Amino acid sequence: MNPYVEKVLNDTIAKNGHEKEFIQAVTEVFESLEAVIEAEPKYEKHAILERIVEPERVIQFRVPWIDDQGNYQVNRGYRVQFNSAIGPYKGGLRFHPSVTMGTLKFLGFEQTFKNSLTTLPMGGGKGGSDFNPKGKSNNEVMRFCQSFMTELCKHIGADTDVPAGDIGVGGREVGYLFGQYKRIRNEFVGVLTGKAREFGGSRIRPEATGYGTVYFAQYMLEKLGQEIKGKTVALSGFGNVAWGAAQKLVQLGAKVVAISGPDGYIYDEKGMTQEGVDYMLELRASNNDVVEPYAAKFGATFVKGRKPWEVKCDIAFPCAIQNELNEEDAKTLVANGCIMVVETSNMGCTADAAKYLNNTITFAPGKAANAGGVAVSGLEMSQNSMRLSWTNEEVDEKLKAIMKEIHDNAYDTAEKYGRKGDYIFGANVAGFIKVAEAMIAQGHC
Ligand code: 2IT
Repeated sequence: MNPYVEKVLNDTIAKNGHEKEFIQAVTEVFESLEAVIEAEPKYEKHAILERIVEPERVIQFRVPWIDDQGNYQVNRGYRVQFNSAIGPYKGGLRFHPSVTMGTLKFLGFEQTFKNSLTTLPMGGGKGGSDFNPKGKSNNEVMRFCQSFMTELCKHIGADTDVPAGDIGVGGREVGYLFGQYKRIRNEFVGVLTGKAREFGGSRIRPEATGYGTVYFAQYMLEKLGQEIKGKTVALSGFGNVAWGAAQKLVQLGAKVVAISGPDGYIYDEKGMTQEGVDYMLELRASNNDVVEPYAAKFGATFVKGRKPWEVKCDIAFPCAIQNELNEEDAKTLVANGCIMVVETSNMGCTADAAKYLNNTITFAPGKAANAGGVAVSGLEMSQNSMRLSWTNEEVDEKLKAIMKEIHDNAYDTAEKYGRKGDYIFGANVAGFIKVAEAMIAQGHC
């Protein structure tokens, strides 16, 4: 490894070794950056790597709330303001029991490069809590969100840091968070994205991550002289992202044969229909978090407690959570004839799986393929600043154009460095260069 890259990586491990996911994300990016660091000595001279792995600011706070039985509960809240070189901090909030500072540092780090790729002026940030929304009543979720925002509102702002949703944070939570911000700060501003349409939310935002990842797959397929129509697809995940992807795939004539939930996966040989896509929403709204009932309703098979990567498919879209697809899964997919894995969850593949897939078939890293979500968040910020709103068609057109730019930028960058078809390399390097140039231009800060 290049000695400068190796030194900063080792220092990062020495300081943050307990944050496994953060180290995994940094290692992957640094492996891609060697070539550009060697070609451009200015990055070392300006200590870009030392600075880019250190969040500009991390905030950790207590979130006390009272449950429906009248008992005190306490959770931990966080906001990681990672990098503001190219715009205000931007990135989602995750409410999930697995959330730690290390999780949010990995997500904030990834977000910095992803946001850079979107072409829009957004820095990187991420936040959340170890609060588990599962099984909580509506009132409990509201009280939690109000308490969370009572502290968070001191640190964010429409031109400072603009959170949105992520796992466990959807339209309902964003609504409660927005209401509390407005109440305390007495400002009606675009401080959060993913809002409902009635108070400034963008059209297509709920679908954007899912639509975007399918558009990205289309651009990759184009390079291979193929099309999405008729492709057999396996999806994981039970949230907004999987739903948006399923919806777009069905519209475009792909055959979605597997979807999954926390309880297992559904194998539907006939392929999903629009009714199936709509039913995904119903299942989620039921708050049971199970996919099993889908099988009986649509004459499909339910496979309990397993991941969908064992079904035969042309394309796989992991849309659930980090490290959900491991090397063994990757090998099974390839052995079954899979030609493409489109990572849609953030760092959805383990390091080994991502490497293997990238070297064997066509692989899209999450920070490129899933950037449609935050891109439409950026478009929501624009609409809020202009105090107007665009139509479905206008937003969808812009989303498509952005996904094309991200694809071409990653593809062309890889080709320029002699790594044609290596989207991990292309996305990391292209995302990095813009942030690094902005950091140099702004001096030692
Ligand atoms: O991972 C992500 O890009 C998101 N959760 C969306 C972030 C955003 O600010 O819309």
